[in-house]
Amino acid sequence: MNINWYPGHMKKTKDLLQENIKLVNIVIEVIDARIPISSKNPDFDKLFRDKKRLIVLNKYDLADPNMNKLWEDYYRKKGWSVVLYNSTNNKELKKLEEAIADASKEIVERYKKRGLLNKTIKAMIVGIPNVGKSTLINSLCKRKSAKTGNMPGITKGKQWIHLSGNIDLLDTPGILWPKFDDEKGALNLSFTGAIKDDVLILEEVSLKFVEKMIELGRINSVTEKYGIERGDTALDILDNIAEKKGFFLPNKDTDYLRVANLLFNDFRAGKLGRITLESPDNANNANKN
Ligand SMILES: Nc1nc2c(ncn2[C@@H]2O[C@H](COP(=O)(O)OP(=O)(O)OP(=O)(O)O)[C@@H](O)[C@H]2O)c(=O)[nH]1
Ligand SMILES: [Mg+2]
Repeated sequence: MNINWYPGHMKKTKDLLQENIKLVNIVIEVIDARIPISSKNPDFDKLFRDKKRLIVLNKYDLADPNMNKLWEDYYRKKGWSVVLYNSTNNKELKKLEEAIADASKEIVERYKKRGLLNKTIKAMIVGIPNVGKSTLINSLCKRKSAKTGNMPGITKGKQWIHLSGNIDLLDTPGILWPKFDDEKGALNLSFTGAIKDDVLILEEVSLKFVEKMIELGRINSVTEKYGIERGDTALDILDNIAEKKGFFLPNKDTDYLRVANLLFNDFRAGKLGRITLESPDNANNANKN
């Protein structure tokens, strides 16, 4: 499958990111809890080598609870600050603010030793498209100042926002495109909506999605949701959904695009249940190679 989706403005964004890094002392890296490997650009590790970092496993409300724990442990064991977060739920705000304050502790101590008692901590949000950066900034600001939307790449502009405590947040999130070595990563990004649907052949991707659900042992989530038989193959699942829903073209061919849209809308909204596509075992294996 050929995915051609690298936008021309990415170099400009990386340059801007590199400039903005100089202005902050803590970096809040947002990743998607359903795909912690594919939604993390390894370039960030190089770019932010010298900065304190907080990993936000965002959209954890859509991810498998057991896997969330494993991922949280995975980062803790690496000695990183980490928090599971749902940007769409304002009740969780305190948890994030505490995590930022906790991650800033060492910096505050260092300032204190130098007699700088009220110096503000400067923070910046970074992440690949669609992980929820704008939604998270909005939730921190408690007001709708940053645009949000389900399409990757809609954020532009720049200013500081004062948060509770002594923390200033850069209004502009740093965006980097995801990097992946194999089709698996690209597909996981497609399933979650991090790669724009219009550059994909959605019918093919939906077949891969069904195969992935079978591989994860979660195909029941699909069959139960649509009240269909499992059949023998991944294609049977798509056919059975079409049959059940009456998704046919005027010439009576199966409307696989409509099936794909239904599947992805439901998966991305969590209507197939809480599903995590990547486990820390995969990350460990990737590191060994
Ligand atoms: N369920 C759930 N949905 C979320 C969460 N955070 C963000 N979303 C949704 O994910 C979609 C993308 O969120 P954005 O905040 O626009 O993502 P972004 O990282 O700013 O994306 P770009 O601006 O394209 O880089 C939106 O539909 C949000 O409502 C979360 O924690 N849980
Ligand atoms: Mg945004």
